[in-house]
Amino acid sequence: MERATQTNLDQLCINTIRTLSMDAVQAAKSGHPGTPMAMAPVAYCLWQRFLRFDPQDPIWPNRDRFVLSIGHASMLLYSLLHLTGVKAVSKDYETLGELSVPLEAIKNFRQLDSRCPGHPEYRWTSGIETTTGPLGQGVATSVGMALAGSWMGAQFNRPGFEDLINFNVYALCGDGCMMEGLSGEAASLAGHLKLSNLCWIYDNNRITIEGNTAWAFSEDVATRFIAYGWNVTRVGDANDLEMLHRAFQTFHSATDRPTLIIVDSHIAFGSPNKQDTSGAHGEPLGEEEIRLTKRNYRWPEEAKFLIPDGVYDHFKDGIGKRSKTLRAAWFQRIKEYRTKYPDLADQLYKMQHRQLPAGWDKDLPNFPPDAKGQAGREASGTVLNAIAKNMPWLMGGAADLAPSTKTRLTFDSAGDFSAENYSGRNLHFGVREHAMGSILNGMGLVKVRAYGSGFLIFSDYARPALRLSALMEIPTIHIFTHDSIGVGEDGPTHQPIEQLASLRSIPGFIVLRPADANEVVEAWKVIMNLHHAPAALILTRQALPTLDRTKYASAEGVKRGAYVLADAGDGKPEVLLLASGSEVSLCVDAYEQLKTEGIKARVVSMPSWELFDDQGEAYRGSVIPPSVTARVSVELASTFGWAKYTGTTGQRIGMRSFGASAPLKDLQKRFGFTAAGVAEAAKAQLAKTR
Ligand SMILES: Cc1ncc(C[n+]2csc(CCOP(=O)(O)OP(=O)(O)O)c2C)c(N)n1
Repeated sequence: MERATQTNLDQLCINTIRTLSMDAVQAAKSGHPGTPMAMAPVAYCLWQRFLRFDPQDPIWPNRDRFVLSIGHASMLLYSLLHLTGVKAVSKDYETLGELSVPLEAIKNFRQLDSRCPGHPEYRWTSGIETTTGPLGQGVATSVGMALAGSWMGAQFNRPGFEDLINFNVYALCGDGCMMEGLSGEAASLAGHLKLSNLCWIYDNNRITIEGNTAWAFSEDVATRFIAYGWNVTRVGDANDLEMLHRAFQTFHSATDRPTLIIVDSHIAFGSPNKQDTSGAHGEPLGEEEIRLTKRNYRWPEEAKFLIPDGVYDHFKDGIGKRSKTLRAAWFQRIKEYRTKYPDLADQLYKMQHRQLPAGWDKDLPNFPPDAKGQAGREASGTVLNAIAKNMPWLMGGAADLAPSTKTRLTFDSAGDFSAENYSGRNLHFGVREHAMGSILNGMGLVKVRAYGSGFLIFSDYARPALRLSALMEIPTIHIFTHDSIGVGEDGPTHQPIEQLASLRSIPGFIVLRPADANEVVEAWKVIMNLHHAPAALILTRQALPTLDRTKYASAEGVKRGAYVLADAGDGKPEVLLLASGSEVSLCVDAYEQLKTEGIKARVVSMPSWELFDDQGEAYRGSVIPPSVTARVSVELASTFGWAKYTGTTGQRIGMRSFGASAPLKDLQKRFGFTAAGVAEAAKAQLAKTR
């Protein structure tokens, strides 16, 4: 190959990204070659010339974030991670000597245990900032990153250190992301909040899986984004590095709104028979087409996974050198910052390492017994405020329901996050549950501890984001109130039935449904100590009695997921009453009634199946003894899954319809949720097993 000039070196690097992507997809016999081929110059220009990302330290806190929202184009990102020499980082935040993506991993693209899975996965491959693949998620998550960055700037930047936190967030998206409603929700909020640290790059190639976007997508995206309050700029040719360069400069100079760069491109650029066709979208080009394309690129036709001389060095001299200097300067600054602002520096460190500040729990309340009690949401509001006061980077809000979910931080310094005040800790997501879920993930990825809230019924609107929080193993906090037909008069549209079972079925997702105010305190303790798992806190709208813990067991049992709350005098129950949340006190009433009749019952409070299932067999057996087969479960929700604890012979009192619109008392009667009903069921169980 001829000796490369500067421009040739650019082209050489771009074509290396292209050919690596083509070869990897071909070797895997599956994947998406076309978009990495088209977007290679865009990603190259951004990474090589602008991105403040040190491959030697891919977790440097003030690094720019790059999000590949078109996750199917994963080979684009893997090629960059490899060519720029990004280092692997351990779970304990140590940078390891080895490459995050060695060439071997690219050769094993999409194979078992390869660092290059089909779509980019956070926590699996260092340098991947978020898991992407479900279209729209990446861009929406990027809004959370930018929002968290703006908050961090307001929190940590101080006189003499005005630019300590000033990272930018770039997200590369396509037609699919633009069509998903999620991106609209997220862009609307980002525009409203004037997040000028956010740049989306839209690959306007007019091709999706079914063919040309003309089948289903004809709106003027530029106008839409202008209406959202974005700065919109265009690049007419994805291969034009200078125009791309200018577009990124335009982004840098826009200080009052986010930027959308619309880039016209040709999918599978350079492929003589597949360029501009959906054939280049989801399948390999084929050996012959690869040869023809490489010929077009003036590339050795038979070479596979070729990285020509000079490519690694060129990236080292570009993004490598530039970012190394920036990173070193930043760490020098943080040293000075630590001497001037030790408390803030300590906060930043703890936050970045997902540690809790000393004294975070010092104001946690202890609720006295109270027959009238209070709603779960009410207790949670008190607890959340008690914690947030002592943990500056705990922040969040609601999808326009804070007065109902009780998630507002009410202490003086909390403030409201807005375009005019990035230091506020009360977020207003608007009626955008899905975007809220993704934004929480983005915030969590930047290591802010974020919570969002809404009605449990609307968790369905956010489900793809909830699922991703579990897949990414990030400790986002999802607060869901109005957790059952207990919402009463609002009726079936607002009465969650299958939502609990569905959340419990997400692997690695911790669901907590506390039974009274003191269980709420314990549930929050569990949540705050989670580092790699998201949690859903499920709370009632209606008041629940605060149980007398001198009479019944301590709420500390919450941390084990389930515990014996009330027992037979001799510890040898004949029948088990299993329940979560609002139905626990119902079981306690039934238990007292059964006691007067000489029936030995045990009440097991089961706020979290996931935590309970993680306990050893001995503990599980001590709470639900295998020998006691007379069992009744009670939950104001679908009975789906309860057979795991009741066995097939137990009785499951739950919901088998969508509920109805009526006062709660009437609903409880109609659907069989009364202490007398539970006691009857217990007796029927005993009659069966005796
Ligand atoms: C939520 C979601 N729906 C469907 C898919 C399946 N899918 C993957 S890529 C794609 C088409 C995307 O088109 P575009 O964004 O234009 O990407 P390009 O064809 O340019 O690579 C679809 C429908 C997905 N990944 N996520």
